[in-house]
This record gives sequence, C-alpha cells and structure tokens, in this order.
Amino acid sequence: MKILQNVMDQVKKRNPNEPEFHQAVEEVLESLEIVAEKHPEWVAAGVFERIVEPERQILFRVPWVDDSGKVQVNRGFRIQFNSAIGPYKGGLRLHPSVNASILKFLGFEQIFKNSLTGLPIGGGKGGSDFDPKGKSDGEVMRFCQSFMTELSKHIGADTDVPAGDIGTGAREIGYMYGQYKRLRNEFTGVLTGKGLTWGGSLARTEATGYGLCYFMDEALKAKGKSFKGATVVISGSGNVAIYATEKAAQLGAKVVALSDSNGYIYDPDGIKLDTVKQLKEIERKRISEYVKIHKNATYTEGCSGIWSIKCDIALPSATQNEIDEASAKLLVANGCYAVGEGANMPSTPEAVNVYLHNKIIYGPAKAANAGGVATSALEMCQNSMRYSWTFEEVDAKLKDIMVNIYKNASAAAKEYGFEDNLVAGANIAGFLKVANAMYSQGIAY
Ligand code: NDP
Ligand code: 2IT
Repeated sequence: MKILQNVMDQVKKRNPNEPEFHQAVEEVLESLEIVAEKHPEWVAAGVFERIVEPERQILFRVPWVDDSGKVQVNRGFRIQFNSAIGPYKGGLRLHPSVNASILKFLGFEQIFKNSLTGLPIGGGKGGSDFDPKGKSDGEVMRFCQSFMTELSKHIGADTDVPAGDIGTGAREIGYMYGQYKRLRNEFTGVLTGKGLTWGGSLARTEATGYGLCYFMDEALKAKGKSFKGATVVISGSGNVAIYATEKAAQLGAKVVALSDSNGYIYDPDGIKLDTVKQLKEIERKRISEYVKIHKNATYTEGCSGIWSIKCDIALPSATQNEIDEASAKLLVANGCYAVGEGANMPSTPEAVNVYLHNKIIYGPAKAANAGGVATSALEMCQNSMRYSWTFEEVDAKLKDIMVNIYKNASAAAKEYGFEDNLVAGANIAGFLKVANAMYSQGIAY
C-alpha cells in the first residue's frame, strides 16, 4: 500500500488492541489502492479516512434479572458505521466474545456487503456479550427487553434496522420487536427476521444459506464445475449452515459434515437435515447428539478438525478466523477446489493467500453471504408497502441478486487487473457506490 498506508496506520493508532477490525480494514484497503490511484478527487475529499471511522458508536449498560433473582449486567453495542446509501443495516450478535473490535469489523464489512446487494442499505452492526446458551426463555426475554429499552432510542425504520446474527434468531427478534413496539407505539419495519405473522418475509430464514449456494453455483459454473455430485463440508450448525446444507443438497451435492463450537459430526451417507433441524432449531441441543440417532456417523471433539475431512467444496459458516493457514493447506492438499464463506471473515489473511495461490474458486464473505441482508432489505421493502410476496417471489429475487453480485464482483476484478480474484472484485465493486455517494453528499464542517 502506498496512498492508503497512512489511513491504515491511523486505524491501528486510533483503535489499539482491535485485531479483527484491523484485519478487515487492511484487506479492503489493499484492494482499494488502485481505486485511490484512479480517483484523486476521493483521496482529496478524505473518503478513505472517513469510511474507516464509524459515523456513530453507541455503548450501553444492559441490566437484567436472572431466574434466581440475581442482577446481571451485560454490555450493549450498536456501531452505526455508514449511512451514505441507506439506513444503517446489519445484525445483532449475542455471544460472550462480543467486543468493539469484533463489532467494528462486522460493521465495516457490512458497508461493502450491503452495497453489493444493489439495495439502498447502509452498514451497521451491534450486539452484546450476553450468552443465550443455557439461559431460560424468561432470561432471554428479560435481557432482550432491557437491551431494546436503550437501543430503541437509536434505531428506526428509516434510521437503523437491526436483524439477527450469531445467537440472535427468531425468538430474540420477537422479544426485541415486542419491546420496541411497547416503547414507541408504532408497528414499523424496525427489525428484520421477524416472524411471518407479524411482518417477516418468507425466505428470510433460508436466505443466507440459500444465497451462499446460489453465489457459489454461479462461481463454480464459470469454471466448468457445479454442486452436482460434489462432496461438501460445512462448519457450524446454526441458521446459515442449516440452510446452506439444504440448498447444497437440492443442487445435487452430498454434505458430509457439520459442527458447533464443541466439535464436528461426519456422516459419510450425507447429513440428515431433519435431525439437525430438530436438534438445533427446536431442542437447542449440541451437534454431538446427532450420532446417537445416526449410527454410521461419527463425532469428534474440537471444531477445527472439520477441515481435515476430504471434500470438493468447503462452506465455512460458523465464525471469524475459523480457517487458518494450516487448515487451508489441508483443504487444498485433500483436493478441495472451492471455498464459499457463509460466515463473516472465516478465513485468516494467510488462509486467503493459500486459496488465491492455489487458484481455489473463492467466494469471499461480503459477496457470498450477502443473501441474508439482501432478503432483509426485501423485508423492509415489503413492510414499507404493507404487503408480502410469496416464497417463490422472494427466492427468485434473492437468486437474481446473488447472480448479479457474482457478475459485478467478477467484472470489477477484471476491470481493475485482478482477474478471478473475487476478494478484490467484491471490495472494489462494493466500495465504488458508497464512495460515490459520500463524495456527492459533501463533508459537514
Ligand atoms: P447461529 O447462532 O445460528 O449459529 C452459529 C453456529 O456457529 C453455531 O453452530 C455455533 O456453535 C457456531 N459457532 C459460533 N461461534 C463459534 C466459535 N467461536 N467457534 C466455533 N463455532 C462457533 O449464527 P448464524 O448461523 O446466523 O451465523 C453464522 C455466521 O454467519 C456468523 O459469522 C454470522 O456473522 C454469519 N452471517 C449470518 C447471517 C444471518 O443472516 N444469520 C448473514 C450473513 C452472515 P455453538 O452453538 O456451539 O455456539
Ligand atoms: O452478517 C450479516 O449480513 C447478517 N447477520 C445479516 C444482517 C441483516 O441485516 O439481515
């Protein structure tokens, strides 16, 4: 980096001890050096310095009372990163690891992802270090209500529209929406991922996993490959992993492994998704339970071993930095020819270099997993119209969006001299629209 090195140095100085945020910014700025060369007017207008600084960061106390009557205190966050092309939009993560670095990396990525969808949504992210695991429904409800009591002051259907992410599913969105409505006395599309009887969109539940497969299908086709007959390994067993498994199987693949943070299952006959849905979506149990029902399957403790399973296509769909250089090399050595990221930033920079060096068909997160937020934007659209589309209508729009993201990322890569490098292509294509909007809207002195 030459022109943008100062911007990177400043990010590190201003945000010390935030390695995930640095990692996400560095990857994007590296791709944008050539854009900075072509657009001196954007450099002069400080677009690069501005885009790495969140417009607003909200940090708040979330007190709640547990089932034993004890007061618990968590920390709530909302990073309103960029509103140049639409209201802030992005999920809420509930996980004990949540901190400013993780939410800033996620919020930053979301700017470019949301731009790639072609829909009018800005970038944001939020959440809390609350751990929903092992909590009763009542505890989750009280936490969500307390969280929303403060968050409601900062969001709105035309301002900032949160949604789900790790640990935030239909149950949590329901409790939060109920509290927002109580406090504000308005029924608006302030959250997405809502239930189908109260403003949710058909196909939002499936959207991220389905979208990931639509994107990868397009990327595979461009190289003469397809899901048909392929062996697929998917990490995680949450919302993204479950619906990626469903669509990959519909497209003719055999998904042989899934995981959670404790370990992974391997089923050589192909994962039985009904069992996984029952265990994970209904009973909230561990993935290890699967092998009690399907005797041909095995369970191994520890989640990183999943990348040692031989596969054609890997779809990491659990969390950030789950594939390091050694795991990436193992995948390649075992014949894996495609990696599509359902999770956000699941591959370390060293792992990404392994993919690029070995000409792996690589769908980076901000392009490949954009189907979730794209369908959230379709939910916002339906809420504004006070209307709802059929499953088939939403699914067809999702597919179109994913195919277009592939085409735009691939075209931008070619135009800027990075042919076949979808990381650079997605970063550049996502950035151009936001930079143009920021430049047009001027700077407030
Ligand atoms: P869920 O909470 O539904 O599922 C998360 C899954 O990943 C669980 O199986 C969980 O296991 C596992 N996991 C979580 N943290 C870790 C960890 N530190 N190490 C190993 N495994 C872990 O979340 P989603 O499926 O919604 O999200 C998965 C990924 O996809 C995240 O990176 C998220 O940001 C991204 N994403 C989600 C979208 C959405 O629409 N939901 C859209 C785009 C991206 P366990 O139960 O043991 O914690
Ligand atoms: O990372 C993501 O894109 C999401 N968690 C979905 C965000 C959304 O607003 O639907």
